[in-house]
Amino acid sequence: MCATCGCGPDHHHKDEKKVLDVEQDILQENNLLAQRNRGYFDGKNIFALNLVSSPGSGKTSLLERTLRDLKEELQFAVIEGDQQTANDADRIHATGTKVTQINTGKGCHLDAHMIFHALQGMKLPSDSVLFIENVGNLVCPAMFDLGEKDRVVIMSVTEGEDKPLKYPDMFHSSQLCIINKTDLLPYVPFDLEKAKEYLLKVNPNIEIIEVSCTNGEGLSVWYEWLKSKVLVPFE
Ligand SMILES: Nc1nc2c(ncn2[C@@H]2O[C@H](COP(=O)(O)OP(=O)(O)OP(=O)(O)O)[C@@H](O)[C@H]2O)c(=O)[nH]1
Ligand SMILES: [Mg+2]
Repeated sequence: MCATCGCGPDHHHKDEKKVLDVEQDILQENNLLAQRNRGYFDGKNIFALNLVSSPGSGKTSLLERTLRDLKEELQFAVIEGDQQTANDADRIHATGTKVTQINTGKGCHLDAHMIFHALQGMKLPSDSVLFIENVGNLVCPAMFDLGEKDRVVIMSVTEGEDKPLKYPDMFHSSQLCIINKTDLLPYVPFDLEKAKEYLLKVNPNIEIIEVSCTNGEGLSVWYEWLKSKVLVPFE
């Protein structure tokens, strides 16, 4: 069920006023817990990133590359969110990184409470990086602050350049957009310039990095972004 985003059975509730109240309560409670998570991250100087995208854009692929390529330089942990399976956690585990899988069942997003709970079992080291891979979904996760420092939205060139305009909340609430699968640009009608124009229209402050997790193109730019963020001391 997901009363908040309106994509579950509760969406058909007869009393609209009541639904709105429930939604506000859920989001308010989520925001409070997110602040608690954020305090924990700040206290331990953990740089937490919330990775969001539609299913299959390459969140796990980006993590696999990043964890392998930067493991000598930074200390990482991962929380994986999926409706079902531990497939992604298995892929992360294979890189030698500490990982916790959260299965949301019918839920379509991670929330701050799930992260709070996962953190209790993880014993994260100070001065580390925590990647939270959200459920593949460009809509619902936009509403749920997890306590992350930055939100990173991944968009792949097979999805069409109009996604920022169609799903503005997700792109508006992200600090960085990674455009993935650039190795496929010769084969798909994806207009990179238009994609960037739409991204900036929805969010003039968003940073944009183009990569291919398959051939490695552009990954060094993402790595520099990540390292620059981690090395900057928190205020
Ligand atoms: N050609 C190409 N394929 C890619 C690239 N990155 C990922 N893929 C492929 O895209 C598919 C989905 O990648 P994942 O990393 O599983 O995507 P995801 O966003 O984690 O998917 P969910 O967790 O299910 O939402 C896989 O078959 C990857 O091999 C890329 O840069 N180029
Ligand atoms: Mg994944």
